[in-house]
Amino acid sequence: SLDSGMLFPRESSSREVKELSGLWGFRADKSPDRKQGFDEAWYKRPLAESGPVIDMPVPASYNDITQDPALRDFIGWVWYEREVVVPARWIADKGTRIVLRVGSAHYYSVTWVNGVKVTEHKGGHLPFEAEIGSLLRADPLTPCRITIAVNNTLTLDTLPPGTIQHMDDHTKYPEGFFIQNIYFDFFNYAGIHRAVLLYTTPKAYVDDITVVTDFSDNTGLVKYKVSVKGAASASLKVTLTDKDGHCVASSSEPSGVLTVVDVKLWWPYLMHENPAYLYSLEVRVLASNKGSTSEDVYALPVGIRTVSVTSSQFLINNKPFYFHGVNKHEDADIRGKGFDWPLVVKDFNLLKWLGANSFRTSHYPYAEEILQMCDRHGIVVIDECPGVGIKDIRSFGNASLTHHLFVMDELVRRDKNHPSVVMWSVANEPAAEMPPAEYYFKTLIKHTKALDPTRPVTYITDSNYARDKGAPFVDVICVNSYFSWYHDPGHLEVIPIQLSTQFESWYGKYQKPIIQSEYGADAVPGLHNDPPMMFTEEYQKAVLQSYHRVFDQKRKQYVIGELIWNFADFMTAQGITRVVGNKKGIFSRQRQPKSAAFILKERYWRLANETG
Ligand code: BDP
Repeated sequence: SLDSGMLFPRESSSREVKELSGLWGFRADKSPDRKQGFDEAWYKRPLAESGPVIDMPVPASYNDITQDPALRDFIGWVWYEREVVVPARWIADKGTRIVLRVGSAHYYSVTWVNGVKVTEHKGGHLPFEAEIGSLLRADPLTPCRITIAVNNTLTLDTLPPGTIQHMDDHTKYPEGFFIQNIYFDFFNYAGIHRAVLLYTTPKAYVDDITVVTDFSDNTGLVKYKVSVKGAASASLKVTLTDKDGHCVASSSEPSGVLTVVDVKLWWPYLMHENPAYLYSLEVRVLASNKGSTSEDVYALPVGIRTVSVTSSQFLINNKPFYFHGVNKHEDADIRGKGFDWPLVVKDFNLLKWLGANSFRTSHYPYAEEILQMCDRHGIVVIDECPGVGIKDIRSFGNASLTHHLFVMDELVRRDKNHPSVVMWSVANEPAAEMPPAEYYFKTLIKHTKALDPTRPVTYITDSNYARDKGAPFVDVICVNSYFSWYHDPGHLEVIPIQLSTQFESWYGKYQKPIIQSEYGADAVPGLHNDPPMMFTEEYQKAVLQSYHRVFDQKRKQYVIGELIWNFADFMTAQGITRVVGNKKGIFSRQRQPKSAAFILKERYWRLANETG
C-alpha cells in the first residue's frame, strides 16, 4: 500500500503553487527501438543539444498538435523538457519543501531534475510527485531543468491493457512495422495531460486527510483523520467552518469525530433547493524544530452526506436517487485528453442544460478539477478506474491483478474525500464470463471495499447474466447493451423485448438495483432519414425513445439509473465501424446538440421533477 497522501495542491498561507503550463520542448524518439534517448541520456543536457526540439503545449495530448501522421500515431518514448525559474526564497529557506507534481502523464513516465532521476510512474490519469528541494539546493546557481520522458506503449501488464504486434512479412509491411493493439474504443491519446507544477510546504506538513461523513436527524458527523509528516513533535488544530466562514466544530486531535449541529447536507443539485453545500475543514500543523517554529495550513472542502444501497434503491442521505446522466470522455479537438478549463466549464453548462444529475468517468479517472466542480455543483459521479479492455485471459493473471489493486490504492487515495463520488467502478466490460474472472473480481472488489468501506463498488458488464462471474460481488449491477445496433442492426422493434428481458433476468438472479450504464447509437451530425436509418439523427432518437419506454416501466421497481453513451462524439482508433471517431454523442465533438439531445433534455427535466 501507499506510504504518503496525495492531497490536491492548494495554495494557503503556508503553501505556494507555481504552475508550469505552457510551452515545453519536445522530441519523439523515432529510433527503431525507441531507446536512443536513454542510450544517449538525453536528460543529462538540455534537450536541444541532443537533436531537434519542437514546441509542445502542456497540458495536451501531443497527437493532434502537429501535421505529422507519424507523431499522431506514435508508439514509444517522447521527451518533454522545460526550464523553470525557482523563487530564490524557496531555495534560501531550508525549512521549505519543494515538490514537483505531475497531474497525469500517459502512460509510463520517468522524470529528471537537472539530469537526476526523481521519479518513475506507471499509469496515466493519476498524479505523482517528487520532493526536489535538496537537488535544487545542491546547485543553487543552475536553473531547474525538468525532463519528463513518457511512453504510451500498452502491454498485458498495463491498465488499460494492450499488446504490441510486430509484422515481419516484408512483402507486406515495411521494416520494423508494428502496431499497438488495444481493446477499448477511444483513441490512445498520450503525453502530459494535466498540469505540471511546483508547490511548497513547510518541512512539517499535512500529508493526508481522510474524512467520512454521516448524520442523524439534524446533527452532522465528520469523522476525520490527519496524517502529518516531517515533524518530531507538532500540535494540531482542526477547524470545520461553514460557507460563511463561521467555525462550527474544532479539535486538536489528529483523528476524531466533529459534530455539526443544524447540519446542511450535501445534496445533488436537483434534489434540494440548497444543494452541494460544502464546509471547509482547515487543518493547521504547528511544529517546532531547533528553536524555530513553522505552521502548515491546508483547507479541504467537505460535503456531509451518506450513500447506501438496498436491493432495489440507491440512497443519498436516505432518499432514493435516480441516476439520469451521461458517460463522458476527456476528449476534444486538437488538445485530445489535455485538461482545458473552457471545455470543462462548457461541459458542465451542457450537463445542467440537459438536466443531467450524474456521470460516470468512463473509462478512467478524470482530472481532480472536474471532481471539484461536481462537488461544488452537486453532480453525482461514478468514479471509474482505467480497467477497460480486460478481454485477454492473460489480463486476469497475477501481475495484472496486482497492478489493478495498486491503481485502486492510488484512485481511492486521490478521490476518497469528494462528496460527489458515490460509487467506485473497478472495470468496464471485462471478459467476466472467463473462469479467472471470479477470483479476480472477488479480490479486486474486496480490496476496494477495504480501502473505502463507505461507498458501493461495481463494475460495468456486457456479459450474459447467467455467465457473469463477478456480479455476485458488486453492490449495483451496471449493464451496457446496444440492442438494434450491435445486435439486430436496424431493427428497432427488438428493443422492448430484449431490454425487458435483460432487466428481468439480472434482477431475477441477483435482486440488486440495476443501472443501464450504457445504451445509444451512432449519429453523424446532420445526417437525416425518415423512416429512421442507422447513423442518422432520427435513428439515434428512436433508439433512445424506445429504451426510455422500458426504463419508465422498470424504474418504479429496481432500475436506478440510465446513463447515455455518450455525452459527446469522441476520437477512436481508425477502423471500418468508425467514421472519424465514435458518433454516439448526443452532442458533437464540438459540443453542439444533435436531435437526440433535445429528447434527453425533455426527459431529464421531467425526471428531475418526478425524482430529483
Ligand atoms: C461499449 C464500450 C464503449 C464503446 C461503446 C461503443 O464500453 O467504450 O465506445 O461500446 O461501441 O462497449 O460505442
